[in-house]
Amino acid sequence: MATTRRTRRRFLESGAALAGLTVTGVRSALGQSSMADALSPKNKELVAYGERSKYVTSIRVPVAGRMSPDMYGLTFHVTTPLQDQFGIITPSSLFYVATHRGSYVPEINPDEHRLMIHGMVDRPLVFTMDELKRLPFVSRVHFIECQGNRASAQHKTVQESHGLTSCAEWTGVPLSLLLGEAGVQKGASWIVAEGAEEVKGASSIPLGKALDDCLVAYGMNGEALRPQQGFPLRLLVPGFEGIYQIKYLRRIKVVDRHYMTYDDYGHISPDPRAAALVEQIGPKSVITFPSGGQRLPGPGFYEISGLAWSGGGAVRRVEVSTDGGAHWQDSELRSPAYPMAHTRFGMHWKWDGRECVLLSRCVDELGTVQPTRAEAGAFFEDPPERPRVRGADNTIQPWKITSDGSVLNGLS
Ligand SMILES: Nc1nc2c(c(=O)[nH]1)N[C@H]1C(S)=C(S)[C@@H](COP(=O)(O)O)O[C@H]1N2
Ligand SMILES: [Mo]
Repeated sequence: MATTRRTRRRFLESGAALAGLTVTGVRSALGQSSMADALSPKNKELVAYGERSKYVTSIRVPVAGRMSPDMYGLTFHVTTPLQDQFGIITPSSLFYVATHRGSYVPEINPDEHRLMIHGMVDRPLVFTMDELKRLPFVSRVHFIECQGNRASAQHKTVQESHGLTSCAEWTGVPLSLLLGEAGVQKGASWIVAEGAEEVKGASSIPLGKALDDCLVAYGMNGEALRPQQGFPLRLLVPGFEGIYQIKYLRRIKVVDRHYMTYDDYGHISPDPRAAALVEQIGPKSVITFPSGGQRLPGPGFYEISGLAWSGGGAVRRVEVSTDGGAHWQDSELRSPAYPMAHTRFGMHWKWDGRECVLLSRCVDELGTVQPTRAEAGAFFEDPPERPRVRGADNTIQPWKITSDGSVLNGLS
């Protein structure tokens, strides 16, 4: 009897405790939302999700002449305002956006999203987002760049000539870990990675690269990926051109040959010399100040500033010329030089007020040197007066300063 009563009392006590917990939980949730409701729109901006100052107006722009808007009326190829950026991290809201191939940005519920790893593996696997997030993770800073990022004489600003590259801190699970769990079979040599949007963007990636440093990323700059960057999951293939960075990643098939996916058309050249210039982005740099469309107020001291990156590893040094390439001097690296990441360089400069041409040239950790347009053309035996760019364009961008301080594109 006594025992029963005690048990019963205990049950009631714990019941009350549970009820109390629930009530407190509900109350605090209510408290939060009613507090948010009570905030003026202005305070909400400050408290809930920060906004930048109304005096800061830098924006992405779609570039005319790069298929935007396309035949479906969709906006493709939206460029990052590199001229306004400090440091090496592109804010997520200004990260460049590339083609969606006739699809809208898909609205994916992460609870319903799955990643499947199959093909030539011992144990085909399917992961939910929650399962992926329980696995060992890493955060790394990497640039990505679209092969469409090619300078031409028509481009007036660095946003137009180079705005299809951006750099972020990505967080996710090493692909090697997932492939290790699945058990890659003998004879496998490639993977095909596929996205979940309507047209299923996909790319073939060499297995060696997949096992080396690729990331299955769900985080970007400290928060979830943005929908335009592949929410809830994307593949990061550090140093490889944009097409490999599969957004809305839903499937990785391990295979024994290169599969010509829809996405690989136009990115793979039958000319082996051109084919050697796609896939991995060559050492590249561009001066972002002074750059096209800006104006120097007069002669005097300036800080030249720019970005350098390479698909081959870390930036070792960036040389700058202020006389059209007659003399070069080392700039200073003004940020960490992470492998396959934008790296900020800077150099003191005194402008004497005379017309001049500014150039920058990246040398990466492999010792590879960024070529001039003429050097790249000579590689293909182009006539010197008409060098054409093939593959990913990593040639040197000249900016011409006129005597009134205007900065113009120096390509002709
Ligand atoms: N699923 C999917 N992934 C994709 C694409 C796509 O159309 N679909 N475009 C690719 C191309 S061409 C580039 S340059 C990069 C651009 O990534 P971003 O839009 O996040 O800058 O994503 C790549 N990944
Ligand atoms: Mo791209």
